[in-house]
Amino acid sequence: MEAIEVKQEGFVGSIILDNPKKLNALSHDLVDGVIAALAKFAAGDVRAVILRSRPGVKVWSAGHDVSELPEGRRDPLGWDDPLRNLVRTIETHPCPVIAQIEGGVWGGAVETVLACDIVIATPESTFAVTPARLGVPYNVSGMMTFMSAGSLRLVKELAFTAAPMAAERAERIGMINHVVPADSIAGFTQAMAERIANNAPLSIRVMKEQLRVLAGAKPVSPRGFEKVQGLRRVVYDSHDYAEGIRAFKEKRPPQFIGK
Ligand code: LCV
Repeated sequence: MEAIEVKQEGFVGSIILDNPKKLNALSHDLVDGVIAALAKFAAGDVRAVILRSRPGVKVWSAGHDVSELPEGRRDPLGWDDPLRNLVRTIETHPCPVIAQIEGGVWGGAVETVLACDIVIATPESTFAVTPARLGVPYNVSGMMTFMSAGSLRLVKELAFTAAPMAAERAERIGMINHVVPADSIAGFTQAMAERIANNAPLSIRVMKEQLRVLAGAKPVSPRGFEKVQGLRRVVYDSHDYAEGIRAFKEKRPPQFIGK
């Protein structure tokens, strides 16, 4: 079951997240469906993609499917994790991907949205970066996705508080492109997608890849990378990581002890 709907109208493709039972959590199934849809669009003549939920949802996506996270002693966000594959697929997709947001965006879904090229959200939308809430050691390229969306101070506030940020503030600080009322967001997003699709696709494809390469060009020494990976291992081997996952599954507040 792929838990998505895929459509194409002219040169505009749409991927609609549709697993309300799990609040569009980024499960293997749902991510495989989105990646397959993007591959189909890339092989066809789609020149702009809209990634959205059903209209009127309270939760755009609840983020990584916590039931699919390891309970400890294994990197929860390794190279082949579905969320990592999804973010890389969006970033390297040959045409612009526009995120159309309604409702709450949580955890890895915030990174997924920020990996999109353009983000349009309703005023009621919120964005919550949640590793600290679960005790998860976020991964290096994921932190770079957040850093490319706002100032270091903003990323620290989002990451350390795990508090939802309102769309209006996210727009004001440049983290998202537009805030549009729920009753007109679909038309607004479709019009932008069509405007993009009427421009030169090869020129846009090159500019998207240039910006990805340039934005991702951060000097990280092998020693620096190894140090970060070592710190992350301490976290995913910790009591607090296992406690965060267990507490979520047992629907109780986590008792973090700092080790
Ligand atoms: C699996 C879920 C989820 C879910 N997975 O409805 O960024 S990192 O590092 O943290 C990364 C690892 C990551 O993305 O982790 C996940 C981060 N996501 C969150 O922290 C959001 C967790 N969800 C919530 O806080 C609430 O579900 C929200 C506020 C989104 C919605 O609350 P609401 O009261 O409307 P429920 O909490 O009752 O959830 C409905 C069902 O969806 C499941 C949840 O366990 C419940 O299942 P049952 O009906 O079986 O009880 N669910 C929600 N989120 N991420 N399953």
